Amino acid sequence: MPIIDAIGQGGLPCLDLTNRFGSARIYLHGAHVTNWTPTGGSEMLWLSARSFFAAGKPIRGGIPVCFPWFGGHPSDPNQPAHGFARLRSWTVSARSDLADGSTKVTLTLVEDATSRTAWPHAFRAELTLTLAQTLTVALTVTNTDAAAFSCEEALHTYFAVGDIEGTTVDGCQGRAYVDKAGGGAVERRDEAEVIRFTAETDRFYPATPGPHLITDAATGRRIRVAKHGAQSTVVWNPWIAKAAKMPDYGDHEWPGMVCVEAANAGSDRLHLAPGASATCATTLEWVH
Ligand code: TA6
Repeated sequence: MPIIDAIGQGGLPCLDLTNRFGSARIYLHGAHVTNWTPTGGSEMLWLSARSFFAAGKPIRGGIPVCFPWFGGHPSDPNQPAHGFARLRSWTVSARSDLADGSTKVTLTLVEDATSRTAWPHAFRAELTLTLAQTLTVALTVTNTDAAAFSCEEALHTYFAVGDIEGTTVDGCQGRAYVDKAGGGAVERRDEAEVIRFTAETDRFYPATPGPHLITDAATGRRIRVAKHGAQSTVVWNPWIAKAAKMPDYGDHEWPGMVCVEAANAGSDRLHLAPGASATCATTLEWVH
């Protein structure tokens, strides 16, 4: 089935994948998956109506690729949040239709003089999207340098929900997390069976394997988020005040999304020897 080169929002090039399992769109800008609609279902990913689609700006929604750091730059406040990978144009390095009817594309990013100013290492990042009965997004990072390096990464998935106040996320019960809501960093332990949302929620769960089930009571929809090679889970909804502060996020959009992210950050950051690779993947399944 076709993989079509298209021109998306903001005139940015993208690939449109369509097969018997559904459809998906990935932009070369940031290797950013913005859409996934399984056959018989509706759009599963959230995208802000206010999102930028421009060089040097992150797309707000879909699956941002955060690399080589998560959150603020460790030492330079002038660097972009969540690394530079989502701001760069990636190269389409492979595309294939598989025998089972699924479709796979790979986009690649390697270091250059610009990336070295922010992060002085040689690397190859490969983002592979597989559209099958499930949607799998995998980020493989290879250390092509002569010295070891550490890095952070996240597949920062924004899911569409009917109403965040009726949405739950499971898979974190009993787990320690860092509560970052309100800009803090308070260590807590999640005793509840599921996460419920009643205010800004910004939780970093280290050493949490998942999977996680997102249950959206408003639509009756459930999405399972499985992780592979991703030790951390991040759960986020900005709620009212933080939504109002983001120019690329509509003031009234916060009830319609939740982030459940597959990551390796903080104490779970990667340490790669020269020539070593590691893959962080998230597999999304519409449970119906
Ligand atoms: O993943 C949660 C988080 O780190 C929040 O703290 C919030 O900053 C969110 O990411 C969005 O980050 P961004 O840089 O995309 O606005």
